[in-house]
Amino acid sequence: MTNLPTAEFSDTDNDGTYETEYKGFTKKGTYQITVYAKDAEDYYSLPVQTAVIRTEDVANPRGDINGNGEADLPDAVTALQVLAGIPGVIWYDYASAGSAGGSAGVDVNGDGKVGFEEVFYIFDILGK
Ligand SMILES: [Ca+2]
Ligand SMILES: [Ca+2]
Ligand SMILES: [Ca+2]
Repeated sequence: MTNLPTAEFSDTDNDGTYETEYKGFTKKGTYQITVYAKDAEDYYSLPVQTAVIRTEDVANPRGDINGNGEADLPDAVTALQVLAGIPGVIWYDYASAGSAGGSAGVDVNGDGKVGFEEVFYIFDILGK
């Protein structure tokens, strides 16, 4: 199970509470989460299990190429990789999913592919 999404916890404000943010829980269903700690010598703690339950689908924003719930720089990087012929991870629903708050799909120009349109679109929203 090495291809599961992961999120690193960090304590940026040094108050002893480690936090993370993960926006990939977009589909209706139950997400099993395993949390564990690793120390500086690579020793792992016993895992703690928890779950997030989504009762409704959440629409992904336009341009969310990797399907993590946000359209941002990693999506542009994926688009550039694809254009350069480097394998990039494209969300399996990218070409067909409808986007948040609109009749248009997540696919920026509706051609079912990742191309320059998505790169320009993402850089455009990142610049705002
Ligand atoms: Ca903290
Ligand atoms: Ca994304
Ligand atoms: Ca497209």
